[in-house]
Amino acid sequence: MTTKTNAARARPLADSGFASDVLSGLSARQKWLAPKYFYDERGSQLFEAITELKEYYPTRCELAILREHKADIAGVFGPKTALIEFGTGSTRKVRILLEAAKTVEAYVPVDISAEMLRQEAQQLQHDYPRLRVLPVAADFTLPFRLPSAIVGLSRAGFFPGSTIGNFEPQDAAAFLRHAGRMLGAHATLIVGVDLVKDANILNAAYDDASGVTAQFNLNLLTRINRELSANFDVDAFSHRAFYNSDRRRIEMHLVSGRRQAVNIAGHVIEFAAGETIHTENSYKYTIESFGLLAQSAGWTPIKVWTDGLFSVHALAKA
Ligand code: AVI
Repeated sequence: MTTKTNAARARPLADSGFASDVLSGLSARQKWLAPKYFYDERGSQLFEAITELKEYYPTRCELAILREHKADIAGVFGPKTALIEFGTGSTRKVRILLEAAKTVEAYVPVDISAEMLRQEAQQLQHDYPRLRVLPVAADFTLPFRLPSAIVGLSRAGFFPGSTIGNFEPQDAAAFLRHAGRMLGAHATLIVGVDLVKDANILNAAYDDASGVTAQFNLNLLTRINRELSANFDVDAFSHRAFYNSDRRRIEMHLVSGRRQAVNIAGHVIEFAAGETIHTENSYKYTIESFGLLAQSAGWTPIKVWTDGLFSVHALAKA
């Protein structure tokens, strides 16, 4: 879902998906790496730390919107609902909805990380004994099998965190279409979406003063060193993040401080001084532009809640 159209499609050069993705991304004219690879154990911890930063407003804003409007949001679910969360890291956000959503009878968290999913599901089941908690370990961007126990329930999807912003817009539309197919007719979908705003606020959120986002970005090189027997000199790269107002996205890059060659899984990758590896895009939408994207993917926007910085959208199957 995160492949870039301008990336050279090099032949896979090594066995594992990670190795071949890294080698093909770093063989492209604009070197790039997929942001899904940020999230090893250390990367996941650093992301948690990002969500606590004073500059990183999205998590705080979304939690506040969910708390303030939980009853209204829960009001869009039908009677006897199965709530399906796409990419459940933690259950912190869905717990807010569950406090108000009395018609939700089953909760289906879907995540590729089976162990984290199991722990979160177990704790939630303990805290909500009457709810049927039915975890599915799967890549939520691909078709997966929904538990047969939800047959007969109406379906609502939940996709918080503005993760949709990390997809290229055509991939975001493809994901919304896929979610529509998974949820079926008459479904609703609640999506968290970060908004276009003053570039200073955006730049600070992705280049915080304490350097946590820089560590998060650079950790990708440490991961490649560890897992692919590479020899990146991590100190010879620096973090760069900026708002590209033409494309309405934050871009994150790793900048090579000097001309250098790096060995990765037996392949040599050369860097010019100042050359960058493009590691992430985080697209920002207006309420209107997200509504249009949703419509193009077969959804009708029915309600939106916002504090001016972040937005939570309720969509219904068109
Ligand atoms: C996970 N995702 C929504 C975050 C974002 O804001 O795009 C990832 C992130 N990258 C840097 N800071 C946070």
